[in-house]
Amino acid sequence: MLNALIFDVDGTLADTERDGHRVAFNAVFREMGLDWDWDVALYGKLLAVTGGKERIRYYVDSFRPDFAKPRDFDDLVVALHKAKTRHYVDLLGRGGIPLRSGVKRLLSEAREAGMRLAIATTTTPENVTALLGNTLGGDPAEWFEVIAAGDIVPAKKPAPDIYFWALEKMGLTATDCLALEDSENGVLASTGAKLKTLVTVNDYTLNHHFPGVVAVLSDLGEPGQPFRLIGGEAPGQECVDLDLLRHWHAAA
Ligand code: XBP
Ligand code: MG
Repeated sequence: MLNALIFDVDGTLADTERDGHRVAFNAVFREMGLDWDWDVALYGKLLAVTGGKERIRYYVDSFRPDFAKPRDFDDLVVALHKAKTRHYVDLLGRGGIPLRSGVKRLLSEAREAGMRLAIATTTTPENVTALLGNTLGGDPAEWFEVIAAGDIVPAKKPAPDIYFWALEKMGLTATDCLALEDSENGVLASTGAKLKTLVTVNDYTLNHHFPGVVAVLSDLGEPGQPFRLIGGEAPGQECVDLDLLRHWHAAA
């Protein structure tokens, strides 16, 4: 029985990476006088590592052997990331990033049907509150009973920890739920926690591989603006609704 939907955030609820997080990172690097510039292509490579602090460390270690790490490098990373989060929250506040096609429609249908809703994301909690506040309006807790985000777990995606944390908080087992994700790291995390998973891709994840998911779509679709089916099956449907999710959950 499908009792709950667990949503990833970045790339799934909204296309936040290229024009959101990436822009905020670059703004901070400029502010701090660093000659670091993450263009669209380089950022796509850096997305292999989840978590903004971890991504900064990965960039320095793998792409900037010339950068002489100061003794307090870890403090610098934390400071850079805090400042980046401020920039990102401001950017969201300016209405920068809308929800993806079909997201608000599906969330509203699910909430009206009494389907339990949760978030499982690598991003910082303030980012989730800002995105949801600026798109759905009101308090995110009116929509999601659990928001599992960022550093609350020791290991970020692709580790399954964030999904286990959300399941535990909701008192649910994986078989009660279906996860919605956008990336290889996200699918490794959700399927690692034994959750059936639906994927909606974006420009950064179009060529990722998604073993073991129920279907891969271009997006959740809207009436008259059908999704494109990339993998799996979707009997004669043009947009993802609760019936289709229940069909996939039962069939998988
Ligand atoms: C995506 C991530 C995050 C964001 C940046 O998370 O990996 O790190 O890229 O946000 P998900 P922070 O797809 O799980 O939502 O800088 O706050 O980490
Ligand atoms: Mg994601």
